[in-house]
Amino acid sequence: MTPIITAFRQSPDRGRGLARDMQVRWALEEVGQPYDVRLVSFREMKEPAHRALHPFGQIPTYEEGDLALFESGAIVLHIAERHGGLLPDDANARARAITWMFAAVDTVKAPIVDREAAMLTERDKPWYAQRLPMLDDRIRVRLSELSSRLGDADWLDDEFSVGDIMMVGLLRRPAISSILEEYPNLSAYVTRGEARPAFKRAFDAQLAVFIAASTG
Ligand SMILES: N[C@@H](CCC(=O)N[C@@H](CS)C(=O)NCC(=O)O)C(=O)O
Repeated sequence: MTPIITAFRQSPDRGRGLARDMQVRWALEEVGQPYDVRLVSFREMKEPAHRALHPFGQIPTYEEGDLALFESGAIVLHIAERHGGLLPDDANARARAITWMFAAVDTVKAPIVDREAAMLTERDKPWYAQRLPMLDDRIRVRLSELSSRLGDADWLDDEFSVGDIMMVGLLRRPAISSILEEYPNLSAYVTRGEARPAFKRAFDAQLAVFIAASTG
């Protein structure tokens, strides 16, 4: 059965692969699972039919027969559990890969989201200029810790896994692009992820949607 995912009909990131369907597409490409995409507008995302799939009215969602999922991390984990290649066979290594997924969507993401929120809602506030360096320093704490752990390894825990899909996806966010450059091994890690053929196929697929929407 071919799974169906949802993605933006017209992505605000202008095809840069920053929307969360990117991680889902990437996982599907890594395991060689074909998929269909249902494109939704911002209005459609908030309508009952979509909210039945996604309580928060967002993308991505994932449908496979009777199963409907939301949350990119949960979807990626489901794909990894259904197919080989994204989770190690060894039980302990598998648990560690899942741990890295949580690190990406929680511990490392939290200060990044704080900065993004400030950029979006506090730019005109008198405290913004003072607060921004503090938010950047909190990101630096996490990236520096992540950089120390990664060292000169290719991936977070030996083999490439779901943890790397979620972490590379997070580190690609524009809000941290200049801070990321301070950690050459993390920049190289992201580049390594983006160089994977499956990433490129996923990226091209979401870009094709944006180009079609812009020229159609
Ligand atoms: N934690 C969710 C976040 C989903 C999310 O933020 N989706 C964004 C696109 S990347 C969205 O649908 N934004 C539109 C909105 O919230 O109205 C996940 O990882 O799937």
